[in-house]
Amino acid sequence: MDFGTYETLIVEQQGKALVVTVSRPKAMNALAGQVVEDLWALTEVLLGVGRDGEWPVHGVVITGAGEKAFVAGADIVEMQQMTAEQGETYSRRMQDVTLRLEALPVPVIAAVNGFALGGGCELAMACDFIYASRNAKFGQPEVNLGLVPGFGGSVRLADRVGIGMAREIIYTGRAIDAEEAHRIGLVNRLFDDAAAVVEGAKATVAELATKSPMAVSTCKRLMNEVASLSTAEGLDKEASAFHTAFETEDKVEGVRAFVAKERPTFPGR
Ligand code: CO8
Repeated sequence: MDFGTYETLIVEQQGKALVVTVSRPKAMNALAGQVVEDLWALTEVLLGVGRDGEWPVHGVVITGAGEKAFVAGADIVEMQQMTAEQGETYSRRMQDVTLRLEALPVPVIAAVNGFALGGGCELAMACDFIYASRNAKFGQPEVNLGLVPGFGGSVRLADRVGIGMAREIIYTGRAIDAEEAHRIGLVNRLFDDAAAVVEGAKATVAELATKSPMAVSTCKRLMNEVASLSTAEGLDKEASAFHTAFETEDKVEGVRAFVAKERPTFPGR
């Protein structure tokens, strides 16, 4: 599969993972309009993974170039010249990118190395799991700029850490270090440094590659769908997803292999 080339993203297939590095080191990898458009174009390609049983990658790892920053937010220099209408367009476009990341057929892991502030924290929270190096710093510092979260923070932060903690983080704009982010559930796993966090994320993708791609993909879709539903509505979605899984070739192979005491070879259909 050709994943394309991009002005502000380095996109490399490494084993079973697609490693995507946001690369604007002079501006702490801030999400300039070009980065948003590049992410939009890349997600367009990635939405096709799994079509016709083709799984060139089993997960996407998003990280930032250098050791200082994952992504230090929206581009503040660009925002200085924007009208309110342009600001809203920018917000909606990047929100659509985050929805696409959630809609991808494979899990996405944020490998956070350094600052993940504002739009950077929001990009990480649109990923399925967040892994971080010990120098990572998270936060929604928009109030320091007279702004509010614009790329999903007001919704997704509460999903991760609970409404009380999310309110405090957003109203105060304070930075949260890696240890605290781990303790409050924003970060799944901590690693010693930037290289280790990417390797850790790749190792998880390698593990995911041994599972049924159809089942993992359906689990991802299901968990996003049920997040905002009542228990009864969520259970209904789950039963439908269970039905869908029963119709896959992966289910036939997975159950067959278990009964035969063999390792499954999933067709990915
Ligand atoms: N945008 C543009 N440039 C940036 C950004 C940014 N977000 N962050 C850092 N830079 C640039 C600096 O201007 C500086 O450039 P130069 O060398 O040309 O002066 C360079 O990166 C290095 O930065 P610092 O010298 O400040 O490095 P420090 O190590 O001293 O500090 C920090 C690092 C703490 C990350 C600091 O740069 C900082 O506070 N950055 C801003 C963080 C921030 O406020 N982020 C939130 C932005 S708002 C947002 O994301 C809202 C999202 C929704 C928007 C909705 C659409 C309108």
